[in-house]
Amino acid sequence: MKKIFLGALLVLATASANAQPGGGMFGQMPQIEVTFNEYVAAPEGFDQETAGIERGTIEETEYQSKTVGTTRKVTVYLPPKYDKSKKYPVLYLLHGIGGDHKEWMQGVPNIIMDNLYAKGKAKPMIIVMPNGRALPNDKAEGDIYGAEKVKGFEIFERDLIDDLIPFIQGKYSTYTDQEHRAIAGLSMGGGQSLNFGLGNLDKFAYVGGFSSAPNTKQPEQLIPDVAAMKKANKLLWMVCGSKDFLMFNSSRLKAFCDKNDVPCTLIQYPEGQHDFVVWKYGLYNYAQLIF
Ligand code: FER
Repeated sequence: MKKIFLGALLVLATASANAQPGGGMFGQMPQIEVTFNEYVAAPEGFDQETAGIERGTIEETEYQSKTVGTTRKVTVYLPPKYDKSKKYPVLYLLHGIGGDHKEWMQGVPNIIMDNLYAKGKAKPMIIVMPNGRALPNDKAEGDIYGAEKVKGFEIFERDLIDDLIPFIQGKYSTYTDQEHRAIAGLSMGGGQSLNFGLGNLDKFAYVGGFSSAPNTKQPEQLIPDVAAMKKANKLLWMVCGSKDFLMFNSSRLKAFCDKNDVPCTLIQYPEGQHDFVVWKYGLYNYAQLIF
């Protein structure tokens, strides 16, 4: 366990926040102490293709969104030996501000999961990687940090719950209860996962945030009812790089959870930046803890 004094990061965080939209909230950063959970490195080769093991499959499909009024693309990873006569839990895995339904492929989730399955380290699950910018033009083009594009990440809560989840449950052989549904994401997708996962405790039992962005709501908004949270949520797991200016979003929630006796993990990735080194590590660990 390592302790850092968040106040020491204030100057750094404020400097970065001033340059970016939505960063003003850094200014009110309280001087709080946060305790990180232990960092254990992922084993060598966890993200490298292994010869001779069973492989899952990646496919791209489309669903009708009543929320957006368009047909939307989504990437799906089916585990090795996916069998329609069985039922699978589902992980919704969300991308960042510059990404779309293909961004997570940079983090080779299929290779990470195939390796975990070869070692018996994860439960067979379906991983759904949607486009989290719920707008008629959902491409990461133009002013991606602008209010209009960022709004799409908020609207996505309805697209996810009302359109995508029912579609996935209709097309694939899945469980449909809260205990068999997880959500996690990187950066903007991390903020979405915390907002939507904790905001819909009846829908998601497992919640993960990797390098979560300033779209992350305040802890008091995320967890207005500590007792309800403790009862329904089975995992709140976060990671963020020690060199990432966005650490504050995760630290603030971790400090709130510790103060209120809510189980919560936050790992500080040593020398970690805002990149797929941290996000692959996040998926590798989070995937072993769910279902
Ligand atoms: C911000 C800084 C970073 C912000 C969003 C991000 C909406 C997202 C980064 C990412 O998804 O990689 O001020 O405001």
